[in-house]
Amino acid sequence: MKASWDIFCTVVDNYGDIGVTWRLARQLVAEHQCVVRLWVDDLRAFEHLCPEVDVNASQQWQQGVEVCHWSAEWQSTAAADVVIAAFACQLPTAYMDAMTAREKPPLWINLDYLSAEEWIVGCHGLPSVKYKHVQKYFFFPGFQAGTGGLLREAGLLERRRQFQQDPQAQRDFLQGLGVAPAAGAQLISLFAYENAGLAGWLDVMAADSTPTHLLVPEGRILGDVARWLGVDGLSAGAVLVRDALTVQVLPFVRQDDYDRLLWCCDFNAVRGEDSFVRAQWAGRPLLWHIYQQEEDVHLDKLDAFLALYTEGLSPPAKEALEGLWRAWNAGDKMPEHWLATQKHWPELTAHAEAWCLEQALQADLAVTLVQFYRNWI
Ligand code: TRH
Repeated sequence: MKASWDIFCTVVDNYGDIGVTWRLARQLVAEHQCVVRLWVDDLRAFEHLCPEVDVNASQQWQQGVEVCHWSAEWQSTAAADVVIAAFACQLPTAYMDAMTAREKPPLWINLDYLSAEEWIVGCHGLPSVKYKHVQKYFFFPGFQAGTGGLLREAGLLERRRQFQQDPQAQRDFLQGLGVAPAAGAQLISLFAYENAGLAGWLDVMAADSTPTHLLVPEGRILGDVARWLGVDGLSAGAVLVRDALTVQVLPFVRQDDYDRLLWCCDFNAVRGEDSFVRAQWAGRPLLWHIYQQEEDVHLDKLDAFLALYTEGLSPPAKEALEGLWRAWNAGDKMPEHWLATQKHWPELTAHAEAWCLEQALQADLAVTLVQFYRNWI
């Protein structure tokens, strides 16, 4: 019999929580024949990633996943074989009681945030708290052996490679978004939180001898972009030119199209968790705007990732890349660091592909979860 999975997602803010759980839910259905219910408390956030979602439905099917609205008033339901609480979200007490009522208790997993920090290797898979007799386990996605790995759908890199080798497919895709970059322009996507360093970066791109076409999906950075352009506001469809820089605002597209956008670009600025991973699968150099946390603990995560990612780079390329990432996350000194990075472009480009292939040698997160369940039975 197929195993049933319940995935619980509270949308704290932005799109990462639902982005990760929706991706995982689809993959468990498509590749592991699991029966999956995805419990989401905010269907409007979900609608951005999956426009077919009916935001008023308490239950609906999307791509083989049973999507359930997790409303404040919990309707009693039987617990699944595997229960995933994403990002330490608190399950309804009535549901936890349903877990205890099962003849065989479910496998209860806390799916944690992604981190490259060393300590997660030691904690991955360990028992966490108990609710009555039901044991919860830590599950850490990660970049190193001994972690839960990264979300990566079967055949993803093959699809990406085919697309990147097909200029017509890329032109068609971009055209569908209304994008027609000038010949020779470097294409950059920009998905980030508000960032005081943006103006300096845009200044230096505008002053460059090489044209840049910057694609900005609608979102939190648009205010900074508008300020730099000297306009009141920006929305999808806007195209503005300042010297060598063309800025184009894109609509927020479905997840699969966002992948294609990343695959088209020479360089991708991404943020949070899921877009950060997708940019790595694009095999192109990237810039990460990490999600800020209290007491700057995010800076340790940034350093941990940089330490792993820059292994194998020449010392000057490593220094340039680290300088750029730190400048972006400090919101300062982008011009000098962007120019320094340009000198190492071929090396950084080759490295991005090599990193992607190395990461793809690890089992993906859906596989490690399914294996964890099989070993646990
Ligand atoms: O949106 P994010 O910043 O999300 C989060 C949340 O803030 C969360 O609370 C925090 O814990 C986490 O980051 C680390 O960034 P992220 O993770 O990249 O999620 C964005 C999702 O949106 C991702 O699945 C990609 C998707 N996306 C599209 O589907 N279409 C688009 O056009 C764009 C720009 C993104």
